[in-house]
Amino acid sequence: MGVLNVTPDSFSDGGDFLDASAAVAHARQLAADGAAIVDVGGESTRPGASTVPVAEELRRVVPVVERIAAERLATVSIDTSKHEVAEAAIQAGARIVNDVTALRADPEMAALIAASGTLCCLMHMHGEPRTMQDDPHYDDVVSEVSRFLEQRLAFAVAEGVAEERVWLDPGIGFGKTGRHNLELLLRLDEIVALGRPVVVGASRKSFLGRLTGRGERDREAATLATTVLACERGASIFRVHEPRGTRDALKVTRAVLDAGA
Ligand code: HH2
Repeated sequence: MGVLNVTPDSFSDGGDFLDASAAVAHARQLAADGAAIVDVGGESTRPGASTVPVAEELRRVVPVVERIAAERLATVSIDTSKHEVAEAAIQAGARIVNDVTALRADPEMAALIAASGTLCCLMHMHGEPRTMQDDPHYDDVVSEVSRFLEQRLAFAVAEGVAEERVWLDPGIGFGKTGRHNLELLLRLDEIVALGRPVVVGASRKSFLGRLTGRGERDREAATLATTVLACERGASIFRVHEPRGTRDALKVTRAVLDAGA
């Protein structure tokens, strides 16, 4: 899953793809580099980010989704927590709704996903983007994230979403310290054991910068380390800014794992 942020303020690529033509050109590159999915987002969720009005988010993402879908570059995922944006994106050709609030922010989101039959990704977040990094605390981060995802999956199913259309994501960096992120990666098999495909989005995140001393655009190798480990522990979708190296690393990781099968 390649990241396409149509925003002025995303933490690592803010402003690069705000223009629709630049965004579509980047989607072409992501697809050529091996992304099967392009995740289009019009609102940054970085720590401290403020919310974007619906009309502005629609203006940013809909033309981009339309063009990626029309060119059949990749399956389009819409990264939003607003049902109006998800609905317009689905009409424009999106087939996955990536909701970082796991259907908690908008009471109409679950019904929309159920009625449209799209796939959805439910992610764990402690608090909300504005405040989530203010001293997050867990007794056991992995069991608390697992329990949360299990409950959100049950909620989605109760609202009419088919269970086999739900993906789960531990939300690396969303209300977690570096230590919490490392523990989630180490014990990812416990999230995989919930029985749904697991998405991991560690790409370029700040804990990798703290570990390596690298800037936001220089964390590809650090990201690849998380991808290989997460693949080995059973994750199946990797949300990354640089799919080219990811694809190669996954091919080799899978070949090694299959050699033991
Ligand atoms: N991370 C970000 C945004 N959306 N969705 C899922 N499912 N999982 C993630 O880990 C995830 C996500 C944050 O990264 P990015 O899009 O690069 O930055 P920003 O939120 O600043 O636009």
